[in-house]
Amino acid sequence: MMVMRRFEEEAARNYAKGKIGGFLHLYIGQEAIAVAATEVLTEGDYIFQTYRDHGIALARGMSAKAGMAELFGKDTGCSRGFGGSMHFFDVERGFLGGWAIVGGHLALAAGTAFKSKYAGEDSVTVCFFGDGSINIGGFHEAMSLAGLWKLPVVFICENNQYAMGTPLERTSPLKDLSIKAKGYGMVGDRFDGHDVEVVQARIGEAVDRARSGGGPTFIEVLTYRFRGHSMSDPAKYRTTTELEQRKQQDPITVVREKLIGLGVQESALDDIDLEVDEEIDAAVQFAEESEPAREDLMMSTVMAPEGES
Ligand SMILES: Cc1ncc(C[n+]2csc(CCOP(=O)(O)OP(=O)(O)O)c2C)c(N)n1
Ligand SMILES: [Mg+2]
Repeated sequence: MMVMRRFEEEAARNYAKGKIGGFLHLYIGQEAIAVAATEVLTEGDYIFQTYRDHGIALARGMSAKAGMAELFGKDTGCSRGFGGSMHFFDVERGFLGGWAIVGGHLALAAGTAFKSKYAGEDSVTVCFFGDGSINIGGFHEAMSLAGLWKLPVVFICENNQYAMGTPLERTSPLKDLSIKAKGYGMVGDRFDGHDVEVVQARIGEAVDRARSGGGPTFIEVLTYRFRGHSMSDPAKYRTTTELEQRKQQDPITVVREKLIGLGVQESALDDIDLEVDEEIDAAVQFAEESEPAREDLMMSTVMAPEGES
């Protein structure tokens, strides 16, 4: 969680300096979910995420260097500098993006889950998306198919209460989104996302169910983003009191206090912080010094060659 937090704080700083272009959506406040989910996944599993994708990529094992270089638009980045913040990708680790079209990637996740089942493999797909996805057509299509064919997929809605500046109560007639699971013939679950142990146990149940042939699960995790929707959002639609209240449940503070309560020395945790600082400083330096994305590769990697589709 500390790697994600420091990575994104440094990303924000470099965005302000003009070193990073395009959009930048930070995951700060939601880190426990990515850590918990990757703890219960194994090699060969697939992961999909929205444009708020740095955290899960790092949790899955992508190096901070490859991530930071991608943000800087460098050839050494995880998508060779062509994807930027919203399109991290790491095929080797089964991290299949980083998607910018709200709700669109749920269908892709149903696709990899179908492939696993069809080929008799025991891999599981985990698909993250925001509360803003739940009334999009792609959500309905993917959930229907997954429920019908009992696909090995876990849909995780990270309900951070807002879709850009719109609070959920203005777009959803339901408060408890997890009851939607029933309509798609799958198990539903709903819990708070600030305690990494709780999140790990609950996502773990859903992943085990999917892997053992028990079908898909729809999970709603209640969480909160501490920064604006993206770097250009001053977040005027919420009060400072609300934000400060939510910060009381910062997943990093929660786990720190828990560990200290269990007898872990504060100095040991401070050492981890220092190690992380060094890792992130090295990542920024690496990104700065790397060569920019190669124009000559643009047509062959981003665009399909003429005549092919
Ligand atoms: C189909 C589609 N419509 C609109 C947008 C513009 N848009 C980008 S992010 C966003 C809000 C999504 O909010 P949510 O799903 O709650 O995710 P969060 O940003 O909170 O993680 C919108 C409407 C988009 N990218 N795709
Ligand atoms: Mg949201």
